[in-house]
Parts: sequence; structure tokens; C-alpha cells
Amino acid sequence: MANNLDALLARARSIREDIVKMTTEAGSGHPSSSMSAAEVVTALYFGGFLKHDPRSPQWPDRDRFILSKGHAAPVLYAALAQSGYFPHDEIMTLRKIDSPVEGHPNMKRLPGVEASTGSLGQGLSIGVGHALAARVDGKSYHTYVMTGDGEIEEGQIWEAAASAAKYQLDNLTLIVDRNHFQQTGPAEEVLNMDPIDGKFTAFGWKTQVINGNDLREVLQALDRANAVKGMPTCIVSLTHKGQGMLNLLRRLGDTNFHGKPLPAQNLNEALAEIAAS
Ligand SMILES: Cc1ncc(C[n+]2csc(CCOP(=O)(O)OP(=O)(O)O)c2C)c(N)n1
Ligand SMILES: [Mg+2]
Repeated sequence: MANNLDALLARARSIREDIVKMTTEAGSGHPSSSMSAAEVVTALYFGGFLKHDPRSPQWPDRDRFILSKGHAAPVLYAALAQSGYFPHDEIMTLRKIDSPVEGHPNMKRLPGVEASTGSLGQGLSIGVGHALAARVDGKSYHTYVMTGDGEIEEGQIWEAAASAAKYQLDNLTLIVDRNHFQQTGPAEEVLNMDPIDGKFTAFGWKTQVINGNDLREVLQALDRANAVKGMPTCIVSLTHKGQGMLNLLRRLGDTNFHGKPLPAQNLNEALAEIAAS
């Protein structure tokens, strides 16, 4: 387990490096939104949770991961490329004309992308559909969805939450990336959704609140989610937007840094901070 944990921590660093490199090269994108989610995505793709086969992206029995906060596409692209879904150097074509590595995930153009997302609020409904389909088809795959904490202000999230509880979807796990910021400022100030876990509990979900930038806690939470029967699970994942380059963001005077790539002159500083994390 210790060796495995070290390997996963190295993987999370490598994913963060990819995130800052591809967004700086693109000159646009959402590195801070991507970096808060690195431990969860690392645990899913490399920690043994997602049953998947990069050589067979449409394998019917695969587990699904739906990145509902589609603007955090770089964290998904890094995980998919490092898993072998497409050549790793393609991440550097992010947001370039004609590249399938689009600003938001496009399931029609890139293998491994389960849903075309970016219009916030839709991914949990898609996840409910997959989870219900698994039941209808008699399959045992698990569906994971990640939303942002600002994103859960969308009404469609709560329609999906009510449906998932009604149908007792214990094959569905939602991770809310609680990084405390959304586009225009602190999430709690724009529209306070606290208590997030209390709301999901009231909707009939099993809930957990964890430090989502602590890989060990993430692994334990995903394990516990797998053991829940008769109801869906929501993991409120307390994270930092820009985790891995927080010192740099503080120095730049913007710890939200929403939708901003790092300027090229700050890239090496970010990479050094990631390497030391
Ligand atoms: C329906 C919809 N409205 C607005 C936007 C523009 N938008 C993109 S990211 C974002 C903020 C999302 O905040 P949060 O869910 O907390 O994600 P974070 O970037 O903090 O991970 C907004 C408003 C969008 N993509 N979709
Ligand atoms: Mg947020």
C-alpha cells in the first residue's frame, strides 16, 4: 500500500504538470479548476477504482467517469493520455484549431470521454442515465460523476439527485469538488449551498465529507462508496482551487485564478512547486 501510495502521489504530480503545461501552451483554459481535482482523478484512473481498458474505450462493462465540470478538461485529458487512450503529446494541442483535445470534453472526438460536458449542471443527469442503464442491462459497472461546488447551484443537479435516490442507485457516486470558488468569486458568497452534505442527505443520499487533496482519504472514501447498498453516494471533496501551485497563485494575488492559464514566465515556478508538493 505504501509503495502504491507513493506511485499514486507521483502520478498526481505528473497530472498537475501536464495541466499547467498544456494550458500555458494553449494560452487559455482552466488550470486551477483542474488541479483541485487531481487526487480524485488519480485515484479513479490509477488507484484501481475505474474498471476500464484504454484499448477498448467502448467496452460495455467499463466503469464510467463523467466530468460534469467540463471546463476542468485538462485533468481528464492528462489522465486519459497517461492511461494510453491517445498519444500523450496530443495534450499539447489543447484548444488548437482542429484538435480533438477541445476546450471542453467532446465524446465524439476523443476516446475515453464519456460525455460531452461544459454546460454546467448536466453531468449528474447523464450519470443517472448510465446507472439506470446498467440496471436494465444487468451489468455491474459503476458510474462516477464529478461536479464543481458552484455547479451544484444548477437546478438540474437536484432533479437528478432526487431521481438517483428514488431509484436507489447504489451504482452511482457523485464527487463534489468543493474548492470554495466559482467563476466570479467565493462559492459561499455567490450562492451559499451549505451544508452540501446535509442537502444530499436530505435528498436520500449517503454522504461523506473528506479532504479531497489527501490521496489516502480519497482512496478510503471511494472504497466506502463501493460498499454502500440501496442509495447513491455523494462525496463532498474539500479541496483547494489551484492545489499544487498555491504559493505562486498567492504571490500573483489570485487564489481563484478562474479560467486563466499561467503566463509562460511563471511556468517553471509552477513546475518546481508541483515537484516539491
Ligand atoms: C450553464 C453554464 N453556466 C455558466 C458557465 C460558465 N462557467 C464556466 S466555469 C464556471 C464556474 C464553475 O464553478 P465551479 O463549479 O465551482 O467549478 P470550479 O471552476 O471552481 O472547479 C462558470 C460559471 C457554464 N460553463 N455553464
Ligand atoms: Mg468551485
